[in-house]
Amino acid sequence: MTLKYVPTTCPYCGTGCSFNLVVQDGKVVGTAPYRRSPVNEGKVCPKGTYAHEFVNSPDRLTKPLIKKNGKFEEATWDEAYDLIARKFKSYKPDEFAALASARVSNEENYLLMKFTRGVMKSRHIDHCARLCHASTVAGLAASFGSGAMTNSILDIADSKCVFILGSNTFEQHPLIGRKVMQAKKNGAKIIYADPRYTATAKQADLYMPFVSGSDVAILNCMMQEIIKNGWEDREFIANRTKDYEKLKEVVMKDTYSLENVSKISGIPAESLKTAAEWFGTAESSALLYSMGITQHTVGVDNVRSTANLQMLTGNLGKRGGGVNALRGQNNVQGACDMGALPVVFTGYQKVIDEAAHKKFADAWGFSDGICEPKNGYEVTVMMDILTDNPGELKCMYIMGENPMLSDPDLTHVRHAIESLEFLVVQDIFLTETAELADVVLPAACYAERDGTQTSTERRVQMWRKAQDPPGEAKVDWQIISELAAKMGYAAQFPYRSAEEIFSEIAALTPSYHGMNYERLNKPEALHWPCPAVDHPGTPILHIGKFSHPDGMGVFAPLEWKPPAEVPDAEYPFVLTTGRVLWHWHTGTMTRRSATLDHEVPTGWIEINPEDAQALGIKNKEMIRAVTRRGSVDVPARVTRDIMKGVMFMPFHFKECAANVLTNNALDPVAKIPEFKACAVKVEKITEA
Ligand SMILES: Nc1nc2c(c(=O)[nH]1)N[C@H]1C(S)=C(S)[C@@H](COP(=O)(O)OP(=O)(O)OC[C@H]3O[C@@H](n4cnc5c(=O)[nH]c(N)nc54)[C@H](O)[C@@H]3O)O[C@H]1N2
Ligand SMILES: Nc1nc2c(c(=O)[nH]1)N[C@H]1C(S)=C(S)[C@@H](COP(=O)(O)OP(=O)(O)OC[C@H]3O[C@@H](n4cnc5c(=O)[nH]c(N)nc54)[C@H](O)[C@@H]3O)O[C@H]1N2
Ligand code: SF4
Ligand SMILES: [Mo]
Repeated sequence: MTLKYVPTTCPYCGTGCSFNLVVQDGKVVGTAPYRRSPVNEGKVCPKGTYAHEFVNSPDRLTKPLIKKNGKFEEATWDEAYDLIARKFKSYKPDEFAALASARVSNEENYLLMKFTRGVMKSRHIDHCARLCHASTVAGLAASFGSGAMTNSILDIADSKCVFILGSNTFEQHPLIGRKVMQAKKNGAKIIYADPRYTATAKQADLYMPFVSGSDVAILNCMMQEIIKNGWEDREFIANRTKDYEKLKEVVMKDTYSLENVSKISGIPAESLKTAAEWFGTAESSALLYSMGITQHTVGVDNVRSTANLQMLTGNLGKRGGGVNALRGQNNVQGACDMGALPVVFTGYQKVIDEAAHKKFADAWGFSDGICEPKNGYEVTVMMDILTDNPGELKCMYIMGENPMLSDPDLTHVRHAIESLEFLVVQDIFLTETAELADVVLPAACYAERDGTQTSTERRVQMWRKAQDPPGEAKVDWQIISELAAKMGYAAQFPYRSAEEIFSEIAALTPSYHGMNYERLNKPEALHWPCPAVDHPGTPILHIGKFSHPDGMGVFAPLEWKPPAEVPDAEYPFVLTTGRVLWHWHTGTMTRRSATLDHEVPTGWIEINPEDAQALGIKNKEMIRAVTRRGSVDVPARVTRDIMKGVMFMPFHFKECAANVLTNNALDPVAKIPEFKACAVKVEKITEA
């Protein structure tokens, strides 16, 4: 028997913990602590602990599949590549769209971006960041000139006041939760606002339940209190920001008084006052947010409002402060950095910028050119185009995403995907989306590859190969390269290793210039921006100046707007959706991990006891949840943990899929859907 330990990084959340994979006779059989990572110091959450369990699942895809007469048949790689190459070549550039993946490495996202813009010459590439932090990327870039989490994870422990808004940190970023606890032990006050009394709420010194969709009102109200009491940082405002007077004019309105916002949000005025005082007077205050802020038709406004609060109180570019946008998936930061977005190449170099376009066209050397220097479509827009403008998009290549469960309004998504002429899905399991594909390509998982991924704190870390992929599955970068070669572009895709791809990325990306595998192959790795090989990396952004050309931060005067769909007589409750500790998104991996699946085998809808009583609904009763999009039968969980008037569903479970119900209304700038608020009614299921 041979036994070895391979240190690697977690394939789940953006915290970026490290652990060892335990490999027995060439197969991954367990995980063990890896104590040298400063991020998690050997600790992991349950998903990390059991991250080996799905790896050798009998359900793993092991051979390419081609659909013939409505049924999948196993095929050789050559058969699959030949068919795909022939089909892909038959479409005009902009009839093709690709979805990249926050689950795969930087190198692989970069290659799919290069494939889309270089081989297919299409403008359309995006990925699930659209459903997630698109509002952050747009909002923080407008406020600060850079769309990323401003401070580091370790830094949170040094904060004197932590305000968590729209992030259930203890379940969704548990090892960041550990830093919050360290801050608390060091004397920090923890403020938490959420419609649900979550695991995070239990640790808070001040918990404020509120109705989904009132964030800007709450933030404006806190800013009004801070200004009224003179707790703002005048020096910071004067030296480092623009447009303060415009902000002040809006937040000082009566609309945002304690009493009014208490009415809008349901938070007692006294709590709002305390929150403003704690936050405004602490030596350093950190703000943590995630999907509760971003997944709204006002997602960008919400994000900019958090930035306003932090500029007002001078909590940027300093230890223990920051706008800490907790990025979700393990490599969603990296997929954005790699330009798997419809508007940018790597490092946020704009596609419409002539110089950037020329830089990539020259470096890549496609003799027949690359895509036009124009922005492409976002995921959500692609789905709308497919249903509303038939024939414009005809063909898609989806790597490591499962929109048939994760996108809003699944009936709409099914229509969209079914209207494609040709669909290729590259995944590790046969997902709900893969079932609709013409060709399915079997990919290797994280434990079967080398590569880098970039965590929420911009730390670029390694994945290390622990076992061979099952059957004939291949690593994603190899599949993309081989396909490109079949299409006649072997010269542009000559890679023999992930490291060779990374060198190309570093050469083309200013914020990654100074990185290479030798430097990254250390427990602490490197934070971008890292512009030179002797640069130590940048854990805290915006010290001394912001990333805008003039160095200034920009206040945004924002009025509160309600969600696109609000309760009415027919649909009287607010439905909000999200996650639980034990499961990951569409469940492909966690529902195939015996331990995690055993903990939480199916979904539910949370209902406040008063609402349940009025509706005559009992705990665990199967009920029907109905919105204007559709209906789902789901067990009721009657609990005081959710406030009256609001209901919550996790979206992990296909048998009671929350996204049948959600609203496809989009933020006008970020094109992110309003997953966090729509109107719902629930009915008792009466036997026919
Ligand atoms: N266990 C687990 N962890 C995960 C994931 C997972 O699937 N499972 N996914 C990862 C990903 S991709 C992401 S993006 C992150 C997401 O991490 P989070 O954003 O922390 O997770 P969510 O459960 O989507 O939503 C957070 C909270 O927002 C609250 N909320 C609802 N409506 C509103 C509102 O209008 N305003 C505010 N302020 N809050 C509201 C919800 O009640 C919920 O508790 O988690 C990452 N971590
Ligand atoms: N109602 C509701 N819906 C939501 C949200 C919400 O809060 N509420 N949150 C949204 C958010 S924030 C996000 S990020 C999205 C997530 O949406 P998705 O990204 O669509 O969800 P995942 O289940 O993570 O899908 C990732 C896919 O990648 C596959 N995969 C894993 N590893 C690899 C690999 O190495 N190679 C390849 N090729 N494939 C791999 C998995 O099997 C899985 O099918 O969901 C969004 N949907
Ligand atoms: S906190 Fe996130 S990165 Fe860390 S072990 Fe858990 S899922 Fe993995
Ligand atoms: Mo996400």
